[in-house]
Amino acid sequence: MHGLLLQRLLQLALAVLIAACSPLAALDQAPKPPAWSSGCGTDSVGTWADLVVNGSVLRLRWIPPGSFTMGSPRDEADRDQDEVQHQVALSRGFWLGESETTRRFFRAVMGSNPNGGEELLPVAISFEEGQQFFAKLNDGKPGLGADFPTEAQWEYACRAGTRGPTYAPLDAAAWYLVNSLDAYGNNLVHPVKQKQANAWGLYDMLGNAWEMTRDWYGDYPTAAVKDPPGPSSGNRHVVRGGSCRNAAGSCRAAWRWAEFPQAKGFGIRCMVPSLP
Ligand SMILES: [Ca+2]
Repeated sequence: MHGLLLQRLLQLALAVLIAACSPLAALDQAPKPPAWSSGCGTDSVGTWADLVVNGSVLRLRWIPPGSFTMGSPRDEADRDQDEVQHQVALSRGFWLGESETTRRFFRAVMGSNPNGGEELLPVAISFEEGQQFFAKLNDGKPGLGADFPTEAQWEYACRAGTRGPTYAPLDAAAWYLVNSLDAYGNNLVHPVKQKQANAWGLYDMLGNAWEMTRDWYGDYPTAAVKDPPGPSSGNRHVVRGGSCRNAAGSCRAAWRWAEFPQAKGFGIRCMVPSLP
């Protein structure tokens, strides 16, 4: 009897060992330093990797694969009808800028600061200009594959495991309508990383600069989906997180907006996919 139990335990231990060594399980673990990084490490909130271009550093955070409920519950304050809740699985981890892309990093890639002013402010550009930025960034780093996050990647990363409207009390987490005013009553964008980060080390996901996503805007699926790419076509791209000029109702993890590709004034959050 004891022999049979021991045999079962050994079989179980072997199964666990095989699962732990499988490629799928490996994705759940902290990844190896990517080839594009100049430095990689782990701290209290997870694994980071630095992308350096012409001496300017963008730190990215490893976002592990996982599942979450996208959208908001019907009783969430300020909810819009396009936030229909559905289950989303993201099968691959990815890297995401811990901050909005700064004017300094943008200049390092493109050669000029499109907005002028303080270089630790986030860039304010159009989707088309963002595409040009990613094209040049990727030209200089073969194999990088940087892009806008998908809408699902953005909300998954913003929530960092939370289910409420915001990942922290909004005043602590975000520059938004009521706390971004200057002495003359103008709502101003602020240098990145001054507010509280979320549990995965990401700053300013809510408020400060709006953040463009890769997806065309459209209705959500109602059934569970895996790695959703968004609608196959459209005329406006999804913008997320609200900004320093938006009220609290728009600075929610589930809130959706959309803008034409030529519309200027939006921020970028760099996403770098993990290698297959
Ligand atoms: Ca933001």
